Amino acid sequence: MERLFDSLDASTGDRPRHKALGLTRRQLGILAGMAGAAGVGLACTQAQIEDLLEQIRNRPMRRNIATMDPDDPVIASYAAAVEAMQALPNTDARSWTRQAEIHNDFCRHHNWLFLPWHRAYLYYFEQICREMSGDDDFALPYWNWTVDRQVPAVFWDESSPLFHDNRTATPTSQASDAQVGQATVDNALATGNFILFAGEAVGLNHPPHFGPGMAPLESGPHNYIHNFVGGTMASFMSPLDPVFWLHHCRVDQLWVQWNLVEENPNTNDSDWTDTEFSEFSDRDGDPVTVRVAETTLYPLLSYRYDTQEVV
Ligand SMILES: [Cu+2]
Repeated sequence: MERLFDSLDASTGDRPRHKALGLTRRQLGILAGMAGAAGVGLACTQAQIEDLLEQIRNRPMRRNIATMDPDDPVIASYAAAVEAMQALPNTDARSWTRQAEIHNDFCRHHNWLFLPWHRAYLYYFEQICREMSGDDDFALPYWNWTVDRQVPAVFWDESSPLFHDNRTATPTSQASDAQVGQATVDNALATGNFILFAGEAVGLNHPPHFGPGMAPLESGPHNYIHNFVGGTMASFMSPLDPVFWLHHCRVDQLWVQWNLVEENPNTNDSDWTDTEFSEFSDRDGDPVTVRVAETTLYPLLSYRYDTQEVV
């Protein structure tokens, strides 16, 4: 805490202070109040601590899309955000095309950065969706293809921004049980070894694209669903299909399951924890730098899944 309050007073150049600290404006306001008028660390009221904890406790929930009606507010907010992002000029880092280009140019696959890179990608995309939809409680839904084997129905409505016109799957195509079923998923999660679960090790700040080897979660259900949906989803520009984000949310949810429900630890190798990504933009379209270690906190501070126990 002391270090955090010291940095409140540090010069941050042109960057808004809350961004320099990786906080929302509101969280910074609460923390500044906690620092107290005298600038003494931990000079905070019980009410201010309660307020911050309340925000974390009430963080938005990423829900299974199969539990939603077509008129669920989450689907309306998502459609509104996609439409607004598609309307932005390509000079704006939040535009639909620019967001997909982040994947094309910088994605990490076939190594242990696969999970944290895609988690950070979803996290900032979700923040942008909150900004573009005006729904500050928005959380991405996920598509649980283990149980629901068809591309969710709302993605087939041709009048919706969620439709994408070149999928090879049809509304009735069924994903294969052998590829995405419970036994396959259980098998991918069965190991307690981070490398076997997440992918082969690479050095600090390993460059974009590929590495020495995939774990079963990536090579199995993850790759299969990209090809099952097909068309754009089978390419490096796959995030142009709005269903991409729900597919990767399911992958992220399985990482949360492995960590927080089954209590397996991530590696603490500094080549992993200290790797940084600088290709993402925040909800204002400003560039951010993310350290892999930070991504492990997102499901505890910024969102949770409806499969996580509420503590
Ligand atoms: Cu993918």
